[in-house]
Amino acid sequence: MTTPTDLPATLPSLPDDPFDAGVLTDPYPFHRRLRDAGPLALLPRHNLHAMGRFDEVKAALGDWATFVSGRGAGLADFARDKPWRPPSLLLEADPPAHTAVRSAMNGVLAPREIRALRAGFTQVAEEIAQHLVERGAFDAVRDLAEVYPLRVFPDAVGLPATGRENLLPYGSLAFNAFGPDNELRRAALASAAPVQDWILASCQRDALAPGGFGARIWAAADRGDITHEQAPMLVRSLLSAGVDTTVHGLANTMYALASHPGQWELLHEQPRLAAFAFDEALRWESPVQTFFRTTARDAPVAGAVIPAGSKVLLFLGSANRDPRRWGADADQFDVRRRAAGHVAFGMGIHQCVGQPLARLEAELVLAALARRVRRVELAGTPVPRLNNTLKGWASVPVRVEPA
Ligand code: 4IA
Repeated sequence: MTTPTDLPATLPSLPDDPFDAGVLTDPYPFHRRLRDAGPLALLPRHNLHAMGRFDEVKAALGDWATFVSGRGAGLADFARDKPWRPPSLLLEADPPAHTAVRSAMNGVLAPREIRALRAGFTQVAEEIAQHLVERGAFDAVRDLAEVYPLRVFPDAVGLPATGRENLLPYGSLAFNAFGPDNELRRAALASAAPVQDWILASCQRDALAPGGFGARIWAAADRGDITHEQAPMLVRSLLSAGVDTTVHGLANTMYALASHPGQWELLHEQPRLAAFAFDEALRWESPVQTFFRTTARDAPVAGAVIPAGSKVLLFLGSANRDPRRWGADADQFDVRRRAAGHVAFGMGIHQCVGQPLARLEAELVLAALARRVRRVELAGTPVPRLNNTLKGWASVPVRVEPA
């Protein structure tokens, strides 16, 4: 007879540290071993249960009552460990508290609000694309992925003009902080204080320009949809989740296209594929690679049971390359693939609330380039950027041939 407590010992166990530099640089061989080991595995290095297959990752993301977020979406268990900052009211919360907050944010970031930004965002995208094509060679990270979101997003939020250079370091900090107490996390936290001070100040009502997302969050508080204490925390969520993610998404898309010139040709012939190219790139090289949940009760998974109170690591980037879901060519980047349904934006009640904004930014800047550029190729060796959560690049040198 089997009792739940016998079961963990029967689970496959992998000695790897998914947060060591080797795995962060090239996670895919590890992902394959994790998926092939079984639907559920142990990672004793960090005392974790782990899932790398699409079906189980998606099911866990969908079951918010069992796989809770309120004990932290990183390795730290807020029931035991002190969070590095006051927990997010959105990401690190569960129903019922999460519900009103999320509903207010749905309103702030509603498709109608996003559509109003389209004309202004288009103008900036066209201007940047034109300038890059004239240069002929550029760095797709430093000159594009880090430039476009920072030209449009801070204004859309209504942030102060000075101090915006803190946004990328804050993202890097927040995403490293989800990981274990390793060198990346310690280094990020060591230089955090001035960055955090600017972020906190920028979330206050009087720092935010009228008409922006920030002001709309405060207006939701005036209406009583959320409290005035919650408002700055929700502005903080925008600043945590809204910059580095889109920068990495754009950088990864450009890397994917530059390393597959035939795929760029398809995009050039049909710039309306831009949205599909972005989705496929998010699937193929997911910016947010991993997320944690905590089991609120014993959780049956694939015939085993994860005991209550366990930290569970969900490998979004692995689920998005699972051949059981995507077919034998899951590792291939193909803009013609039906990539919708990937879990790069998460799934369920926590699925990315800023998704329409991220998609608008990506679609506009990619289409602006696709129309002007016949051919893209790598002009040097891309340099990975290591982060405990985000997969991306510090540098992707490219050369472009004008149409
Ligand atoms: C927040 C998952 C990631 C994109 C994310 C990070 C931070 C927050 C939300 C989402 O601070 O609310």
